[in-house]
Amino acid sequence: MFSRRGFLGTAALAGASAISGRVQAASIPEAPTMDKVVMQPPLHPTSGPDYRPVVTLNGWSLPFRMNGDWKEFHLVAEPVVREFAEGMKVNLWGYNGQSPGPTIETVEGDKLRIFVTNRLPEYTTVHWHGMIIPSGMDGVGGLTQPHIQPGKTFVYEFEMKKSGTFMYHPHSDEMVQMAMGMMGMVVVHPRDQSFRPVDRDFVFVMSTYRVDPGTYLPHVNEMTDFNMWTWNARVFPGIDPLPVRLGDKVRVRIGNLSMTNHPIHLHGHSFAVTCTDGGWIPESAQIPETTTDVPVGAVRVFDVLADNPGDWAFHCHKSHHTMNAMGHDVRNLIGVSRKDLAKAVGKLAPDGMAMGSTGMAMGNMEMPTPDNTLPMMTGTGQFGPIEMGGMFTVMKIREDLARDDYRDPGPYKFPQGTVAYEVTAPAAEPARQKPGSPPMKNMKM
Ligand SMILES: [Cu+2]
Repeated sequence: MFSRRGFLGTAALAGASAISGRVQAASIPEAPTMDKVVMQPPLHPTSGPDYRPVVTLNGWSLPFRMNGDWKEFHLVAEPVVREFAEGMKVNLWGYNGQSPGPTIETVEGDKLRIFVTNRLPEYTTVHWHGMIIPSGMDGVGGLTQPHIQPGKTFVYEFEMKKSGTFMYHPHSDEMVQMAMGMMGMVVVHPRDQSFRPVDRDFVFVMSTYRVDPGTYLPHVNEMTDFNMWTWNARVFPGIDPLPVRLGDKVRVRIGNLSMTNHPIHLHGHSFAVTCTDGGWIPESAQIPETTTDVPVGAVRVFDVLADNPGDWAFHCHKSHHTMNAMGHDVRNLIGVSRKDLAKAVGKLAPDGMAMGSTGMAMGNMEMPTPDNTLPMMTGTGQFGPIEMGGMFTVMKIREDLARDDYRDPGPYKFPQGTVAYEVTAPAAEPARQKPGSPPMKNMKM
């Protein structure tokens, strides 16, 4: 999983010692890097205060080392290749081998020292979104610090004043760098382990890209017309499922660094939003929800009791956000006679294909796509095509999962007689009121 690279080259050392007199050059920690795009097992702390670690969908937590009473991390900003799902790879910028960067996990009251080495072709900074830290550590290039030039290493030092869920991203050529995927999550565990504990704790950040079919690079100037709607830079069916043991208390932490809001919906349960990037919500102020809107530049965390076994869809409720690229310009042909349409299209384009006169269900249709392009609607379940893409995955609630087992348990084995089924008996004529007839019995008018 982790591999280690020699980032301790003379250039990086000189950069660090030039910037912070408080840190000796020789003390820069190694920078672990990740070559996998699937969820890594929770990283239990081996030093410092204890906590129950999170797992990052299609991601990982950054290992740290203790140096006296400082917890030290090393982020490396660099170009990466990220697979959105099998069949599509995109050239992005990220941290330590992947985009988004690794999750930084720490504990309330910890003293953090985060080294940031810039391997990008332009300068950068890291802003710590939502954290209460000294102004000079806030990472706004030009305003609170000089930009970190390519090849240089800067150090951020602050104390984690409060627990919660936060984000990190550049505040330096921000539009380009965020459109290229530079972001990550920060989880600060409460020092008091009895404060709202959960059995499973998931985290991911939402980002969007416009990658034209057949290409490999996002349009960084795009404002509104995105076509790849991602959770941790993955789209369905590439997003990890959320395996959960029946009866587990589950926490899901969601950051949004895209350009629009995402109403996130979980089937089969009601949950409560318990935390934002501003802090914990008192129990008396929590309301039951099945969908929660995650605004731009915000974090929403919900807790849910997984008391309903099954395969539960978990997705953004904007239907275009559960689709992959292509197809948004297709005309609505519902109700159009397929025969007449085929004739008309045939005259204009002999190889043309008339499609979708009864809807756009594509389960039985194979369409050729350009290289490096995913189908618009895809995925197959045990009963047939799922026809989703983008921000969609499944919470899989099972009786027989072990603690800390986050492997995909496969499709749900539905107990006999619990699945919606076809009836073949003729439907009885329902009683309907005909226009002009006297009111039916029992009907108040
Ligand atoms: Cu959405």
